[in-house]
Amino acid sequence: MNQAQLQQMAQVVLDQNWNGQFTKPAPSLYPHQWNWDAGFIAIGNAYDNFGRAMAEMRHLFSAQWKNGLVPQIVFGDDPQARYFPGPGFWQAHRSAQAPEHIQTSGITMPPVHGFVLWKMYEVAADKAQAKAFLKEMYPKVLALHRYLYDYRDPEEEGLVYIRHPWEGGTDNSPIWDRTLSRMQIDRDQLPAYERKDLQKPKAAEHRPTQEDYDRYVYLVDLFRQHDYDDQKIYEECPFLIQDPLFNGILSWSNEALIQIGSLIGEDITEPMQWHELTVWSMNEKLWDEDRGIYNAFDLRAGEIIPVHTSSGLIPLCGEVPTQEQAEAMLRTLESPAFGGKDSGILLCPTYSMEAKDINYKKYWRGPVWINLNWLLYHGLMRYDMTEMADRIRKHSLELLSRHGFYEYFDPRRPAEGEIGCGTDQFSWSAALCLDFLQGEMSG
Ligand code: 2M8
Repeated sequence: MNQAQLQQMAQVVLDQNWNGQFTKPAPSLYPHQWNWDAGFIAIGNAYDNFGRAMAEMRHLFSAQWKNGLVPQIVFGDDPQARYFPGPGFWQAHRSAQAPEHIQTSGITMPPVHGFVLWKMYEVAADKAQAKAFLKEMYPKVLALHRYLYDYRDPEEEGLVYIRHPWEGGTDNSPIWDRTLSRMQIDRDQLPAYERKDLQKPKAAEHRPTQEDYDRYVYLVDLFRQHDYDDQKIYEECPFLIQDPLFNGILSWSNEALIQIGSLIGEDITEPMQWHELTVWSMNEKLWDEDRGIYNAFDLRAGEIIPVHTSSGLIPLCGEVPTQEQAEAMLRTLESPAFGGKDSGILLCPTYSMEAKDINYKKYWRGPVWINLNWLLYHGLMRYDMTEMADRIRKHSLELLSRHGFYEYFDPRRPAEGEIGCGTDQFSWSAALCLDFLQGEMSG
């Protein structure tokens, strides 16, 4: 397939998943609007459909809570939508902070919005229109970051915690295993629930386990019992993790807020202070000198989580590491753990291939994800590591053009069995394909 055909097919996926108000991440598995998906999708649409990219972001932020939180899910009103947990389970209205006119979940997701807005501005054909859009959105993104620093950074370290695996975006990442395994769940005490994500063949094999879901549900139940009060949740939640992916993305978006604020003539003191502190603390607390990667930190247990996943490489995108640290990260990427050098593996597996429990088809425990590849690509480019960046872009485009716009991919190119896993017609795979193609066409 040539580039023009791939571009056209990606556009078709985005068009089909657009429902007039927002883009569904996938036609049936994910029938509502998801937070960081919306950001990646807006990047793809910014090239040829700037109006839709703006509408996507506006719809997401129309559901922003009064305290600044931007929810993980904004529920649409399609009566056919089958998704668990839906608005009736979340009961977000128990919080006085939740919006009244629209239904949402009660947690957030990686704060991609700052860099998404900046990227939209960079590619916009009509700069005046894009600048007016930045002016409109800047205070909203600022309010989100303020929420994160005010409510999710209790020690004022500049490191934000997540309180649910879904907030991290990497639902069943091995990073959370130990923390989740400490949670003793009594199934009889759990609210009754029915998963809707196991309809497709192989879904049980590829998606999170029942034990994972019990814990996800337990946490949501805890939050709603506390009416989504941040302080009470902080005191009681067994899952409080400072994740390098979340904080690396936050750094990139802080930086983008500084750029946007300067462009539109705002006082940028606050984002500058956030940025400096977050970068400093990530290097002080999360950097692992021996392994050339960033770790996560379990705030509840008070310990580092030394689990080798590609999340620890994402801080490259926020220019968190120094050049020297970034070179160590490149060596990590090239090592047998991530298969970066002539191993025949397609980049980038999400979990170390040296881990005994890597599973190349199981969601966030091994497969390649296009959004993480995209973040790594941009991170590597920031350090002029063009060879590795190009390899990641090429591998991403190879997967997409040969196998389709799947949710995640088996990096081993197995001769038998599927390479594309999860749902097909997955919106961010299509959207970021459009962005990768721009890089390809401009050389
Ligand atoms: C996946 O997560 C949702 C819960 O948020 C799910 O499994 O139902 C994750 O891959 C997440 O990162 C993504 O935003 C979402 C929608 O694509 O699906």
